[in-house]
Amino acid sequence: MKIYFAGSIRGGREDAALYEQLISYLKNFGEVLTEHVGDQTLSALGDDGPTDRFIHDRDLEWLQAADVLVAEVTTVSMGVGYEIGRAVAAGKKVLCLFRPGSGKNPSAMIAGCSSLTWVEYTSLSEAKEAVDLFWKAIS
Ligand code: 6IA
Repeated sequence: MKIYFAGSIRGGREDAALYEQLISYLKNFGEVLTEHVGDQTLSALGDDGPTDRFIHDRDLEWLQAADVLVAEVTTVSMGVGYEIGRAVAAGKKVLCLFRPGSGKNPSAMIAGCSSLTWVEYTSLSEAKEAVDLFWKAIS
């Protein structure tokens, strides 16, 4: 099983440590193609890496190769929203994890999409349970 994990980069890195923990858990279920999203040394600036065209094209190749997309959507990110839309359009299984206690307001275009699984959680252990249930449902 190939897993594409999506989390905010230029939208803000305040949840990067959480992404790292989720990625580590997801490795129990398959190969995570986007481990860099949880890299806490990766800043939101993004001026010193490959070009945006390179990042976009490479990430889309990974997305197309993935069976499942898991997104942590609490930190608002245009890139994550785009990836979710592309994954839904491609018929991938999609799990979105959101923390309501964050004070953020999720987009209706994601929270209201019936082609994905939307789960609200408060703790890492709850997020892990959501992953367990999602995997049971899709296997
Ligand atoms: O709009 P955002 O930057 O927050 O979008 C984040 C999402 O887009 C993530 O789920 C990634 O899959 C993808 N993404 C965006 N930027 C990069 C990136 N930049 N490398 C890999 N995936 C990316 C390179 C690091 C950069 C900060 C120098």
